[in-house]
Amino acid sequence: MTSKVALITGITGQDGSYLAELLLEKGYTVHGIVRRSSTFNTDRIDHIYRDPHEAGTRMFLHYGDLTDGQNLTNLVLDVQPDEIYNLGAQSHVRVSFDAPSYTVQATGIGALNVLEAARQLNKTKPTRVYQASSSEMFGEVVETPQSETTPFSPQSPYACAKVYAFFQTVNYRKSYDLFASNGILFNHESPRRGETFVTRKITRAATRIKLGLQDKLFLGNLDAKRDWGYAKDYVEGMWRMLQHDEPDDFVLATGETQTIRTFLDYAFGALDIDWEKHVEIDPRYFRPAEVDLLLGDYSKAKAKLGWEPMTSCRELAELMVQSDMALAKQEAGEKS
Ligand code: NDP
Ligand code: GDR
Repeated sequence: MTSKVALITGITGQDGSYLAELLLEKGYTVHGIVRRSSTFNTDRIDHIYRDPHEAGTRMFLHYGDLTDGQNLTNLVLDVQPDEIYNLGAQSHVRVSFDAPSYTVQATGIGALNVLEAARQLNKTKPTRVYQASSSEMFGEVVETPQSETTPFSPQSPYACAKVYAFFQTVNYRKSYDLFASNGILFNHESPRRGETFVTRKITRAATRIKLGLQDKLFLGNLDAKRDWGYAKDYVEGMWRMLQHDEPDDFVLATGETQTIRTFLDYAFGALDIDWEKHVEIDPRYFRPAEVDLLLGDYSKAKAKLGWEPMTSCRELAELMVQSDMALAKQEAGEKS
């Protein structure tokens, strides 16, 4: 068991919640930044939260926002983390076209604020930073599979902000000798995935359709291809990046790619439903620019970190369907 201290931005998100679980299991004291909201936004971490007045509590939450650099620096200097995981972001690609300036503030400048806070701490205590970079940075298809050496060609305000954050991370590593690593993660999903991302939208709808709670599912482009892995496997990779002997940039992916249609086959197929009878196209979900094909080469992470994905896309779809079926049954019970 370790006595290390970690700080996680985005702890209330999909990845933040799995990473917090992993670090607590390893003995870390975990500090997380949450945004003040008029309704509770801590659903994904409520099961691991303990009252800070209880003896032995190892998880602490602090109010903050990535757009508030002063707040981040104060928190980092206060908490003195050995490791900082910057997972917070406006992470929805379609939404980034509607709110480009905010997305750049939270996802781009937010990362710079984290790096700057880490630089201040690093003057007196060594700290390590993980930056949640994204396969969306590859954008327009230049080569496949995509690896750490593939040039970026971002196709959305979100992806542009992530490219900015990626290079600031490299810049802080080179300029200030800060241990700062980029994880270039391909899409990863789970039962905790936000319900407006396509996989979760599909598994929620398939299970609700099965129980007669809805009939139609409206989607956008069904031909895009994504390399989908399981979030729980990927947070292990994040942690390994910060345990490595030197800072570096790593792709985490499965090395397989599927269309949205194939994911529909897996999810609806698990419930013996023909998705073509229920899915309709709504152009509202098309994007001004699309990323057509993502397929990752994770051989560097495998060689240097011993990391490998453990869950296939079909297994992922099935485990999400299973979890959403329990939710749908609960909903059906409430309605009857
Ligand atoms: P989520 O959207 O589930 O979580 C995002 C988190 O960021 C939430 O905790 C959210 O808080 C927080 N957040 C948003 N804006 C701010 C802000 N201004 N200040 C502080 N916190 C903020 O994302 P994921 O867990 O899926 O992804 C984690 C990170 O990894 C993100 O940076 C994402 O861009 C990146 N990424 C994700 C991939 C994926 O496939 N999941 C792939 C590659 C990269 P709240 O709960 O209050 O909204
Ligand atoms: P993505 O994930 O944009 O890859 O970003 P998302 O699930 O939103 O889209 C994947 C693909 O599905 C198509 N699609 C739809 N998408 C949504 N959300 N809703 C729909 O109705 C729909 N219909 C079709 C999209 O056009 C797209 O091609 C995710 C996020 O987690 C980012 O933060 C992360 O960086 C990348 O993955 C890697």
